[in-house]
Amino acid sequence: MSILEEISSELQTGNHEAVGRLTSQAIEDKVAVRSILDDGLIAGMSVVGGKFKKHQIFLPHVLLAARAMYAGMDLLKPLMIKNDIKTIGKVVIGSVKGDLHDIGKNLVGIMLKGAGFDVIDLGSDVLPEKFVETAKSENADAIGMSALLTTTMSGMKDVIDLMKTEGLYGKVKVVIGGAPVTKEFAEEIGADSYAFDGINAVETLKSFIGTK
Ligand code: B12
Repeated sequence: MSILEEISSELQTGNHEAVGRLTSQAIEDKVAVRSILDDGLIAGMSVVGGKFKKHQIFLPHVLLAARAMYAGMDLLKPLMIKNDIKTIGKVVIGSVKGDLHDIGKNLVGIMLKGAGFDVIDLGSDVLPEKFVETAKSENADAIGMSALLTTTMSGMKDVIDLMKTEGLYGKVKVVIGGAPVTKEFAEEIGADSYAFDGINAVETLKSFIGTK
């Protein structure tokens, strides 16, 4: 088994200590950070997601897998964020109201920081008012919203509607993401863009902010 397969496998069993140890070893062995993330951590979490969907595993197991995911991500984080980079724009991010999933949102935040954005992370279960007030007070260039549940996706529209009322819509760009979110949904609710992962989010925001 390769070290990446081992990371994936240990993540699936929720062994956070092993995931931390193996991630450190992979870093030492100079395995590319992107591979550790995609082929180790995210690959393992996809298997967990699939099993959870089929009711082969239950919530406590998913929580352990999430803790193991963070054990790896925390070690990769400093390598993904370069120091001394000029800020290219300010982005407020968060998981929408009612949504506690934050792994993907945090990854996007790390990628944005790594690309030179100033990121204000509001965490999870964020009310529309909080997104809008922060974007205003911080004079942000964009808002990035995450939703992993079909039941919380509509919260993204609530933020956009509030932006319209508060005169922010069109001035502050909106990018949305998360497993159930699509390009069509983004168009439907009036978001400027949908991005399927952190790299895509960086590219999208760079294109927006570069033309602002
Ligand atoms: C881990 C997990 C949990 C953990 C979350 C821990 C944490 N701190 O985040 C816990 C155990 C808490 C949890 C709870 C629940 N979960 Co859950 N969970 C998952 C699981 C297995 C993995 C999610 C994940 O972290 N993936 C890894 C990351 C890297 O991927 P990602 O989140 O998709 O993010 C990437 C992209 O989507 C994108 N992206 C994400 N956000 C953003 C934001 C922006 C701005 C951009 C541009 C891009 C972007 O970029 C990211 C990086 O590539 C998914 C399964 C799945 N397939 O997604 C279910 C899943 C999302 N959960 C589900 C459910 C049902 C629940 C619960 C309701 C279960 C329950 N009965 O209580 C609760 C709800 C809690 C709540 N109120 O939010 C369902 C949702 C079904 C649906 N259609 O709505 C899923 C799909 C599982 C399933 N197949 O049934 N869950």
